[in-house]
Amino acid sequence: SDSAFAYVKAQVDFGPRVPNTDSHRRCSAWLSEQLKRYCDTVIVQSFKVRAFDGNDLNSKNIVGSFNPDLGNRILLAAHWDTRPFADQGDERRNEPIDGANDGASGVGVLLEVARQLAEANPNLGVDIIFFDSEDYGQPDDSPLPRMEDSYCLGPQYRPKNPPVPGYKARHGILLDMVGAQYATFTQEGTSMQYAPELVDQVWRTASAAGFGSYFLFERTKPIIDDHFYINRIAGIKCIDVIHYDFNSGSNFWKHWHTHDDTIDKIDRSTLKAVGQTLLEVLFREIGS
Ligand code: AHN
Ligand code: ZN
Repeated sequence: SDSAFAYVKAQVDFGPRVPNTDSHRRCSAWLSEQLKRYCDTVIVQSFKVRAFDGNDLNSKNIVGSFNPDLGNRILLAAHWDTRPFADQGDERRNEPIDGANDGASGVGVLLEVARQLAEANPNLGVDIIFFDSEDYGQPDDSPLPRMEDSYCLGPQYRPKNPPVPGYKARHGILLDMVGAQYATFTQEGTSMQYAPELVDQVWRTASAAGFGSYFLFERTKPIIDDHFYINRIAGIKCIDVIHYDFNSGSNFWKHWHTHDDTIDKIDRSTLKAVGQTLLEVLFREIGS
């Protein structure tokens, strides 16, 4: 948990990781460097995507792979960019956010998973994808013409432009906002539509490991997140572990897309619950 936390903090310390900024460029180099310490291969997919406001975002999907020659593969994903606005907050709405939870937390957990996999070296194919330009979606109050699918631009780009044609994985797990204290992860509708068995497997593994207070056996409404496009475009069964809040207006984590998404909200115990659950799921995949 300390190591995962350090990976989260290191990202936040770069400043907001908004595409076309220096913090974003410097953090991308750091992420590749970290993955290279642990993975067998690291491949960076650089691309440009047009955002809802007409900006061309210089983007990088960063992929670290273990045992790239094995056919039996699991995909793990999180987005590493951060939102350029705080449109869900009351102040400084046009300034970029730290994205300690929305962005850095999922990547931090996956870097720690990579570190653990490098030590254990299991006979399993694992691809860790850090998606870019996920969080540049059009604000609800934007006066510009409505752009469809304005979020998740990196996750949409990749399966439409696969570096390895015909890439398949048995299934995928996406992490999104997995660092807040007392986080609750519900069985989200899109995940349940496409991959109910995997949801069940992950949630049962979490419960057995003592993390039942985080992983709730409660079904909630479908959301559009990176996993939606991985299911729809890539045809890979993928679930989302995402903080659902029964009491917030958005039903996302209460500080979602505000300037309160800062490092002090990150709790090591939550990072541990998610990381350890993932590792247990992965180790049970071996030979099955
Ligand atoms: C939408 O807001 C449409 N989807 C959530 C994707 C997201 C943004 N996850 C974190 N930030
Ligand atoms: Zn976001």
